[in-house]
Amino acid sequence: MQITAALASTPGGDFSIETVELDDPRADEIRVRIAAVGVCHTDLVARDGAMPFSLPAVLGHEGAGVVDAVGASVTKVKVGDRVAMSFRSCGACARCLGGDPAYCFTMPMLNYIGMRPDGSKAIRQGETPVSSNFFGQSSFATYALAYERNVLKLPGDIPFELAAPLGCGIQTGAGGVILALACPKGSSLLVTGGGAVGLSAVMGAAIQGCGTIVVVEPHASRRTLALQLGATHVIDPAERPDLAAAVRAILPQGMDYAFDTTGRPEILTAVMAALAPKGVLGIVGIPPPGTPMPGELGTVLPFGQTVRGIIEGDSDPDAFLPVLIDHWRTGRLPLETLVQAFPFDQINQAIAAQHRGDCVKVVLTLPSN
Ligand code: CXF
Ligand code: ZN
Repeated sequence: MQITAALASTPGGDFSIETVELDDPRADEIRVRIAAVGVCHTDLVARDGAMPFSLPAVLGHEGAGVVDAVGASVTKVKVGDRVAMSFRSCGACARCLGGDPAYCFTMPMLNYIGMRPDGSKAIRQGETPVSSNFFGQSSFATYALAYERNVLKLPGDIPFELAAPLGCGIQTGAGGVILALACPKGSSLLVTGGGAVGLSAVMGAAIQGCGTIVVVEPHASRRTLALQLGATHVIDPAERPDLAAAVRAILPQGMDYAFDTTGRPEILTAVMAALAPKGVLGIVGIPPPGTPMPGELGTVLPFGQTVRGIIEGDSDPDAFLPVLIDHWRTGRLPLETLVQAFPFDQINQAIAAQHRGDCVKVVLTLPSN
C-alpha cells in the first residue's frame, strides 16, 4: 500500500516527507497505523552514518498506533488494538528464553540491518528499495510492519504520544536504573546527560529510593527538570569542568552507581574517577567508533569496580512496559514532563528544537484518520 514516510536519504541531511510503497504484511507481520512516534538519538546516529545503515531509509523505532492488518499466523493482537512497539527479538535463543531479549543472539539482524533477515526490504520508492525493518518497525511513517515479539497491547488510558517513547528511550533510562543497575534504596547514582534517557534514569532512581542522585547536564531547563523529578544535586559542566572533583565535593567517597547517556570519552573517564569502591558504571550512550573502555585496570581491579553496557534498560518489553505504565498511572513516571508533541511533517523542526535544548523528548503525532 502507499504510505507517507519521513525518508532519510543523506547523512546529516534533513528528513523528507515522501510517498513510498509498503509491502502487505507477511504471515508473521502486523501492520500498525502509526499515531505517534518518538525520535531517539539512535535514529539520527543511523541517518548520519555513525551506525552503518544503508540509505535511503525509513527509521523510527518508538512507534505507537492501532493495528490495521495482521498476517495469518498472528494471534497476539487483532485489528483495532492499540499498541506500542519496541525492539525486536527472536524469542527462541538462550538470552530470550532467559528473560533477556535485549541481548538476543540475533539482535543486530532483527533490528539494525535495514531489511528482513531474508534480505528483502519491505519499503520501495518506485524501483528503489528503501531500508526498513529498523528495530522491527521503521515507524517514521503513517504505517509500519511489526512482529508479535515487538508489539505490546496498550491499556485504554495512556495516550499514544506518552506510550510511544516507552519502547526505547524511557525503558532504556528507567530500566537501566531499576533493572540493569538495580540500585538499592539509599544508594547513590550519578547520571551524565539530562536528556530523555538521563531524566528517565532519574525517575527510575526516585522509584528505587536512591539517596543521592546527581545529574550532570549543560542545559539549565533540564537541570531544573531533573531536580523536579528527584535529583538531589545538579552540576553544570560549564561551571565545573573537573567533573570528578565536582562529584566528590558532593559525596567524597564517590558514587555507588553511574549511568552514562553521553558516550563521550572524556566524560566516561571523569565518571570512572568519581566511582566509589565496588562502584558500577552502566553505559547507554553511543561512543565514537574505536573508543576504548574507560578507566584503568589499576583502579578497577583493587576497588572491585564494574563497567558494563546496557541495551534497552535490560528490559523485556512485554514484562516491563506494563510496569512503567503502572508507574505513570500512579504519578511516579510523569512522562508528560518530558514529552513535547510535534506534527509528523515538522520532524526536522522538532529535531532542531531538541538539539537547541528547547524540549527533552520529541514525539511526532499523526492524524488518527
Ligand atoms: C541503541 C543502543 C546502542 C546500540 C544501538 C541501539 N538502542 C536504542 O536506541
Ligand atoms: Zn532508541
